[in-house]
Amino acid sequence: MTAKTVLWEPTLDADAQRWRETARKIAAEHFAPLAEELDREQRYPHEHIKTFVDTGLSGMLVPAEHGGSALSMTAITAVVEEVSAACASTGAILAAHTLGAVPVRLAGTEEQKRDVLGPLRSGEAISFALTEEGAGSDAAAIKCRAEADGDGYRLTGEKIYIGNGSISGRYVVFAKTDPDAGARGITAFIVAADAPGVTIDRIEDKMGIRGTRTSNLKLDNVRVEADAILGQPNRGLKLALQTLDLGRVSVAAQGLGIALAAYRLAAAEAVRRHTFGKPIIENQGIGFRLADLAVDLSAARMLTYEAARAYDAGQPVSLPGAMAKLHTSEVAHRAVDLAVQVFGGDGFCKPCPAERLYRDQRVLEIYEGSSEIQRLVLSRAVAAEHA
Ligand code: COS
Repeated sequence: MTAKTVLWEPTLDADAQRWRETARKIAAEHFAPLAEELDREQRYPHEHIKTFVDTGLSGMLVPAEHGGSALSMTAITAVVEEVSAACASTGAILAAHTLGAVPVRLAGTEEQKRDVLGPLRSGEAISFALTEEGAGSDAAAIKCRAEADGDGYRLTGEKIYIGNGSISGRYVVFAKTDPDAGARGITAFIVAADAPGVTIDRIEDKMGIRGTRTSNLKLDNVRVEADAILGQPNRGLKLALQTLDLGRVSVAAQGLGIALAAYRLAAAEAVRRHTFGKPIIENQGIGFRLADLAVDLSAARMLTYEAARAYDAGQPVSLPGAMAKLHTSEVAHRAVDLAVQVFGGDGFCKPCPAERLYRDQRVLEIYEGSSEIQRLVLSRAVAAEHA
């Protein structure tokens, strides 16, 4: 812990530090000033994508040989934290870019990587399309079918809650190729947004992160060639779960940003606002909650940067990622709740940023594996270790 800050600060290498500075600068200049407007108008910020392209952040996950910036997961964590602290919607848009690209990075052929990852650098997004009605937490229960058709396949079904849906140029779609084989009968396909039979007819009206676009994805007998298969046939669920392992670190980074923004707002207001002749932070009911939050947030940062470090070191990220996401999203919950409480009546009304953060935080405990799923993953690991 440095002398200057109460919160624990990660020690970053020069590269990650440089990316963090870049993210901090563009977040202050471009993202924070529009955060309230994006929320109010539920508007997707196309202009921010241009900023991502100009700075190289659109290619943060793209390997250098495909023209990308190839950031470490540690640097991505720092960037997503900074961007989310300024505007939770913009942080989520950046993280969703990561989620769709991860399965291609993990399992794509050289040609698929060139085709899909290259355009990411120039701002095209690729979305991850797994969830269906009745198959969110129970990912193996999806019903979307991919039936063999000559050299290729025909896909039929409907995906929901697609991050960056209707914005992305391509989707990684998970579909059943062997319906009787359960978890071992799912295959991942790369599907172009403009393929005949692909439609989007629902954009969600969300409680929070309202600047993001979340849609359904209907597939009506969509023909894809065999080279659209990503990774091994019938091993798509494994690929989806490996992708989510990493996606959860990004969600934890979003949580750090939201928690940090709420902590800073709450602390400044608790020092500024006086009741009964003294700043409200001097009342233990408020001051001690801020102290607990400083501890919680420091611990959340340690868990998240440790998960990112594990990934960068080639170590398994499933359990550290689950811990980071679970803890950070719940710390963010406590942080936004405290911020609203400290602002009192103002905190309950728009356009107080605490009110927006309160709504933006909630999805962290739901998407990319709910808190219950993280506890399931962790409790199974505890049981296995002690069997
Ligand atoms: N990475 C790679 N493979 C994994 C994995 C992981 N993190 N977790 C499980 N697997 C593998 C298992 O090894 C098993 O493989 P085999 O068939 O070779 O044995 C297969 O996946 C199925 O695993 P399991 O039997 O544990 O699956 P379950 O259906 O019991 O459930 C959970 C697994 C609940 C952990 C999984 O469905 C999950 O994470 N669900 C949440 C999905 C989610 O996050 N949805 C949000 C979508 S994005 S908004």
